Amino acid sequence: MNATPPPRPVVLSGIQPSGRLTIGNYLGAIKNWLPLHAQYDCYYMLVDLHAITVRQDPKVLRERCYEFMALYIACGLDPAQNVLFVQSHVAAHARLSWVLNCYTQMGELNRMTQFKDKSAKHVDNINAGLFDYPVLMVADILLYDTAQVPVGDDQKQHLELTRDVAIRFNNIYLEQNGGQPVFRVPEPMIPPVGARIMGLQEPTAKMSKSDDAETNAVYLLDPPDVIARKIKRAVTDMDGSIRYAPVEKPGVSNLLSILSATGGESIAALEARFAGQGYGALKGATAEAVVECLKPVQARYNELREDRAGLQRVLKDGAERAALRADATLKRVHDVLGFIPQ
Ligand code: ATP
Ligand code: LTN
Repeated sequence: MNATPPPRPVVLSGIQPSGRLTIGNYLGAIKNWLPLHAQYDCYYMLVDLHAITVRQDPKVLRERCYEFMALYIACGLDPAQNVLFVQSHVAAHARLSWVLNCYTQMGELNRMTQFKDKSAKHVDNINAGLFDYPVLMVADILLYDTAQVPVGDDQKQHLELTRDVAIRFNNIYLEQNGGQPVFRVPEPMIPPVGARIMGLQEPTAKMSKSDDAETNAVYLLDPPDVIARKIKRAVTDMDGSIRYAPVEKPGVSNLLSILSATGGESIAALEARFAGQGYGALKGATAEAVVECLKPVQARYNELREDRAGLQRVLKDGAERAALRADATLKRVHDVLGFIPQ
């Protein structure tokens, strides 16, 4: 007789369909998602509800969602082994988010650095959704009983909030839920290298996909000559030595991080390999490693992007599989709150 295997822990993550995907998104997030399906049930989404916290052109948003989904798959996320979906297709996200608004304090949201950064950037549209953004993310994570959330360094604060809200809710409703916690309390999973890729022109701030400065980021769909040009023009310093020292030498350290994350050699090994050489050598090697790393992704993308019906099938299937788990959690929450069952 075959025993049913124990349920596997869940991994969940998401990216906003805004701007264009950069090597920061790839090295800090997507690349680290690829091997996880061997050990976890993996859910990866496009967070379109989050994206509308800043104004989006509807036509561009729709095309971008197809583009990003094709890029997820082109980067190596196989829809047969990972649940790939769009956040707005699973109604439970917005529904749990409302509930959790009532368990999150204004003071907690006021401390969020992403809100401070984004509201400074969009002074003409500081809407309630931008302020409330982290609560929707809390709902995204808690709906799937998520164990691990693989994200870049910038999302750590949102993960801490998720844990605080989950623990608070669990304490309030422990008895109501028969002594069992309602939510699983998740852990962040932050990669050792690549967690924070900095801008090429402004290496003291993270490379961002909605940046207006074209040359500050390498985009996943940049042609090889553009990638090489951007990296060769990256800001460095006058010191001349190739050492990893993020505060003192942010530009050179960033190139070392990019080369290490794309080429697979450790930073220490790279420092030894480039000892005594000039910045031109480091830039040349980094450009080559990035081009090689993106070549297969771009080739696969060009095939997938044409097949809109195929992408729609992936999204439909993904949303159905995601809703199965999310709806069960939402039901558990509604029950403990005292809502009348449907
Ligand atoms: P935007 O500039 O549009 O706000 P973003 O580039 O920060 O976007 P997000 O959608 O916020 O991208 O993030 C998607 C994922 O990519 C997150 O896990 C985030 O931590 C990671 N990420 C984003 N930028 C970087 C970066 N420069 N280095 C490492 N990881 C990053
Ligand atoms: N806030 C994240 C995107 C995001 C996310 C999530 C990441 C929304 N929901 C759930 C992990 C898990 C960002 O801005 N990068």
